[in-house]
Amino acid sequence: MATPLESWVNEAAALAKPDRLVYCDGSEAEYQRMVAEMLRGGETVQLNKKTYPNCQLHRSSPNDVARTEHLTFICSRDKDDAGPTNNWMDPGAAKHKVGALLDGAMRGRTMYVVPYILGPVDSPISKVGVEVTDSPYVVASMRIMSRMGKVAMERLGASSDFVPGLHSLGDLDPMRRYIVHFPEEKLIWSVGSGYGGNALLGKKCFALRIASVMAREQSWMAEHMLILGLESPGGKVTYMGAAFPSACGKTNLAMMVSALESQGYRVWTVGDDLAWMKIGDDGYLHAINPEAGFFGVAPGTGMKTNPNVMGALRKNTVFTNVAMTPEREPWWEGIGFEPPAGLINWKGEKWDSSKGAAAHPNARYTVPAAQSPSISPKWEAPEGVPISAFIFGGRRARVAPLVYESFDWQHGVFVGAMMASETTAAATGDVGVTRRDPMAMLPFCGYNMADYFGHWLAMGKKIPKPPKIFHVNWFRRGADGKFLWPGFGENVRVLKWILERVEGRGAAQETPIGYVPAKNGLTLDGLKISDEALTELLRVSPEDWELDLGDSKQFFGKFGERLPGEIREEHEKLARRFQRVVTA
Ligand code: OXD
Ligand code: MN
Repeated sequence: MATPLESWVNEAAALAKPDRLVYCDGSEAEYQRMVAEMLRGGETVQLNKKTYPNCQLHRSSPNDVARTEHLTFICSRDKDDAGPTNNWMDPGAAKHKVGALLDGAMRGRTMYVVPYILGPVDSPISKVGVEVTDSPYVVASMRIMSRMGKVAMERLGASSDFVPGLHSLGDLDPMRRYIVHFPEEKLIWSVGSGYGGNALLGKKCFALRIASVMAREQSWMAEHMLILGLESPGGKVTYMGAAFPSACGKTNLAMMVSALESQGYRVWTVGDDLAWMKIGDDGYLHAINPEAGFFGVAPGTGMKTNPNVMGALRKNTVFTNVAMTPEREPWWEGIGFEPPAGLINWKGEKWDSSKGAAAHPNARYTVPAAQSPSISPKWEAPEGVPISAFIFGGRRARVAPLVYESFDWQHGVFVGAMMASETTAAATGDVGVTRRDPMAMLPFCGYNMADYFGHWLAMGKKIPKPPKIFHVNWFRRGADGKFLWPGFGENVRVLKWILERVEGRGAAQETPIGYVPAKNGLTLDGLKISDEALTELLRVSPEDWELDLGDSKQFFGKFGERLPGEIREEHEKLARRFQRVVTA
């Protein structure tokens, strides 16, 4: 008798009608077959075998380079369950419309069946997914990004406990591109894109959109968060989860080389993008990284900004839409050296500076996490790591100070719900516009975000030892438009203050938005920063916050009656605290 997995695969094959069906085992030999298939396809080239062994450069279709949020849908039975911040389609209508595009989409192609585990193989927090796809690039990427093949088959056995995902490149026409999620059925369909966030269905589609729904049903959390461990002198490691919108430096923070290493502060990477968290027997929220690799933004990454990842990228890495030197080595803006003569741009054309950026601004690397020198010894611990602090953040030229601590859990949830950031190239759309992005989950929450805030509030009551909640902003600018804070490895100074606050130490001053470091609260030795810059970095400007209160009020207004009263209450309390300051 067919297992539930086989039954579903047969159904998917009956729809997409591939010529061949291959069940992937996740072996190295199979990976090499996928690479050979990619090279044959012509969109992928082999990089320098001596200096970048087992590395490839994949060039995607120029109209398929980022997540397409306007083509991403949550197909809940009731439109209100998707909420005002998600695109919604009726599940029946979606099956009909997208089903027509998937019908026969794999004719002449191979359907690869990719069983995968999100999370460490033997963790009770991990879950199984199965993606069928006609893209060898997706298969190869899934092997880097998840525990894939035989291990997943063994974990699944004859169980029906898996999230199915059907993916086809279709004809890559953006007019026939859809990424649809069925939260009640826990099913994903994606057609018309080969881009990571749209096509590696384990990542945003399952690990966030579908998993966020499961997490709410089952009292756990699926978040768009990096996980890091901060080691302090004496060797104790304190774990933190941090949520920043796409391309705001989560990978760099998670893999940071600490500027305070000589003082005994070191950062260990558990994950760079996603966190699944359950309450452990010790009362802490325990986090696992559901992924096994990093799918990071290449431009801006170099030896100064992220030496750990630069070391990791020298082997077994798939690069997407970067430029290539005549030595067949990858190159991108911000890599740290000038573009050599004879550079080929991400489209495969001879490049000169009149042609704009040589690498696409959302060019990526896909690299096994274990290759990072900063990888935490606990990164595959089945029980996960206990989280002591949550950090929210965004790209704000003004408004948010370098760091502040919320008053309590409810206020912290409000701080997360208030999050906003200036947009980047990780999704299609205008770059540099401020958009509200609660908990960095706006594009990734599989249900109504008002209910999501409610879930956060409810979790706060269930976690015996809840993390303290902070907000950071590395991107504040001075009157001259320049960044006030050096960022990167120096960010450990902020993490150190957060650690001290977790431990009940750390000098702070109370402000209307929360606790901001006292002038002497941050460890600044060895750092050149003027007193004025520091004052500006920590300043809470009532005028800026007034504007932000207005903007967020409008945003929260979208949710109508469904918005939890606690969020409204925190908004009013914040406004009142500012009034008191202004009239004092
Ligand atoms: C990502 C994103 O790729 O958030 O991680 O866009
Ligand atoms: Mn992300």
